[in-house]
Amino acid sequence: MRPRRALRLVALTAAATTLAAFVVLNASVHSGVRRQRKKVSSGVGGARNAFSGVDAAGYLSGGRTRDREHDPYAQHAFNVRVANSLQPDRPIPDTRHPRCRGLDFDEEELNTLSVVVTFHNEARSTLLRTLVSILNRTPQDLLEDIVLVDDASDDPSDGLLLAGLPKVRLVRNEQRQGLARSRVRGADSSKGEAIFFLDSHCEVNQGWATPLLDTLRQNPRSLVCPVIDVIDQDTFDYRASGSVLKGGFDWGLHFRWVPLTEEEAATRTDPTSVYRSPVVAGGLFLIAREWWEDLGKYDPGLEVWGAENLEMSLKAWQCGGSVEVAPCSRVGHVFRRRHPYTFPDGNANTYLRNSRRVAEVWLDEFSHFFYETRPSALQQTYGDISGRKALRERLGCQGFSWYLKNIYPDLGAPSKHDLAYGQLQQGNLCLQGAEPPKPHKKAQKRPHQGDKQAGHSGGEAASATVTVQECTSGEGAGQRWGLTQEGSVTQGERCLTVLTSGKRVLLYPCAAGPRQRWQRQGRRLQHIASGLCLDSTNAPDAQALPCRDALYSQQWDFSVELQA
Ligand code: LR7
Ligand code: MN
Repeated sequence: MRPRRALRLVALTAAATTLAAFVVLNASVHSGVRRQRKKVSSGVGGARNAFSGVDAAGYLSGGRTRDREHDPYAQHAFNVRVANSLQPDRPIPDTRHPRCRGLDFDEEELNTLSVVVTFHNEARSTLLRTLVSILNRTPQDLLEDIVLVDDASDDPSDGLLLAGLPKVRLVRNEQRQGLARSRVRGADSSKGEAIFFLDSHCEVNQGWATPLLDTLRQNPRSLVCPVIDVIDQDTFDYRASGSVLKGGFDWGLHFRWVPLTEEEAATRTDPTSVYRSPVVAGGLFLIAREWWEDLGKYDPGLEVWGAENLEMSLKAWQCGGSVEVAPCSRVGHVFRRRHPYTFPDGNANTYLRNSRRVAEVWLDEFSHFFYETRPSALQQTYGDISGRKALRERLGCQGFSWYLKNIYPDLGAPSKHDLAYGQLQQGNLCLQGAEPPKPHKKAQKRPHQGDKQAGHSGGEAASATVTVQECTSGEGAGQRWGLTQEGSVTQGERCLTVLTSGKRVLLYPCAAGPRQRWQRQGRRLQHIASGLCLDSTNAPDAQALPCRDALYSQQWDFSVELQA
């Protein structure tokens, strides 16, 4: 095996040199003296056509035979036949708002840029086009380097042959590391003042870099995202992404695009202006090297794919930074319906594990909502997170409730009917529902009847006491409450109840009835039927006592308010 491999490498090196000669020659035409920067209009994207005239056929035809298999989707989950038929430096429509073209940026003031591209078994044509688009559409004086991280692709020459391109440095993992650790490795070996992460099947568009760098100049602790256009997986048409969207997620911690809130949309009158986003829109973003290092890079415990975008974003927001979208920066990405590569530990397990790490480190008491949405996560091992917890401690980060309140209130409650949810707090005291006692055998026979009788004398089996305790962020559902539109204060299937007989506040299975109806009066919670207010005077007992203005023991706040 060895001699054959050596021979093959010699051949590859020769090919790389040929490719490089072409490109360096072309690139030298416009790469000026380093650091001699000038004001550039964002309409001129720096070095143009650094790659034009290069016959990439050699590189492409050397690709794995599997690229030419019968099913053009089999290996990459996009149409590789169409991908291969397009030039590495094909023109794409300029999808920016026309006003973006008039913006001027002072390059002298901007950071130098490293682009980190990691790949595992990427199609050669899309990988090459990604690099060429960067070389052709980035001001040469700003582009410090492109670090290409080959994450243990089957054929080392996929990356080796590109190592001769201008500014490109190749790093190869002999063992598969997954995208998070690969990006960390790439960032570590890059030299620029700011780092941009990019997938291996992208095309950056005209003037893409300067709006990102200029946003970073104004806010060095920002993670700045471009708008992501669509490269069609069937036709490779490049299409502008339509509406203005930000990055978000649901309680299962699945990424999703979300519209701006009405308020955000109303205050945004300039289509070129930057807007805030709860999470990085996928994994394409710019970050200052210093802030990247302060934030502890990516969690090194994240495997293959998934959740690293949430980890980075929650960390950024909760620890004093931000995430923003610069709409004048456009980058196309080939979206596809499945992962074209293997997961050593299985796709579902890996994603669940990564998500659980994020939930455990960053979600505090709200991790319960994640577990309720993805119950199998509770069975999933997730490795050691002590390093990440220590990092959070060291950085003195805000809690997740702060994030929900201030950054992503539009995530909404897990129950769509809730107006407010989370802990029901009074300073560092929290209302706490006890676990229901184990149901008697008799009671199990008539669960529905029990439900109906809630609030009356029945339903004892599922009732529980309510107390006032120190707020915790630990396990257990006892401190999670929701306030519904109908005026119920819920904990799972049970509701905060006042019986006619006394002042005690209890939990009974929810049922439509006056004993479970509450209304808010400022920060007080008033039980409608009795006119009494939730009170902590005799803590740890939670009681309903006559309402009195400005009585501290009657002031309650939910962690998250969903009403403006
Ligand atoms: O083991 C691996 N090693 C790798 O180097 C697995 C993947 N990779 C590379 C891969 O070759 C690709 O370049 O990592 C990159 C991302 O993987 P994709 O393209 O298979 O995944 P994706 O397009 O679904 O990626 C989105 O979600 C990921 C979650 O972990 C990352 O955040 C990606 O950056 C993200 N892509 C984008 O944000 C592009 C815009 C789409 C959106 C949203
Ligand atoms: Mn991708």
